[in-house]
Amino acid sequence: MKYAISTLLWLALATASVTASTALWAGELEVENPWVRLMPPGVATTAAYMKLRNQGSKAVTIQKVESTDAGKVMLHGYRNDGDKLHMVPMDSLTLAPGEVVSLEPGALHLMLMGLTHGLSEGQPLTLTLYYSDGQSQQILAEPRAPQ
Ligand SMILES: [Cu+2]
Repeated sequence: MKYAISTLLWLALATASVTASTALWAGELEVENPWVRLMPPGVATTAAYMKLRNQGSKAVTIQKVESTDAGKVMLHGYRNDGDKLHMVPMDSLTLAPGEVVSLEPGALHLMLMGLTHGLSEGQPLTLTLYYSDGQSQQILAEPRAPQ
């Protein structure tokens, strides 16, 4: 019986340490104020914005973003061609240690295409960020009108 208890304790501790290290890692990329642009009913495309801060000592690369609320999520930047601004898809986004990157209207953003439902305030969308080291992080982005 003593053996069984200590085995259980060991399992509990092992599980706890795995959880803790995952949380620690996810904490290295701090996501502040994630939100999506509220769109009129029937519009199936929107954009998500947030502030990213790499708190860790290693570079962090976001390789892919998915959402259960949209068919496709793309990372978009802008390129200035003379007098016209073009949205350009980006393969990935890398933040150096300590780097802060703002995804905001008119700049870097996540494009959400094929929304599976209408957007309303108080019903956040789920976004999953996938990193180049195989880790991922889920965030909730609140629909709201741009200020
Ligand atoms: Cu876009």
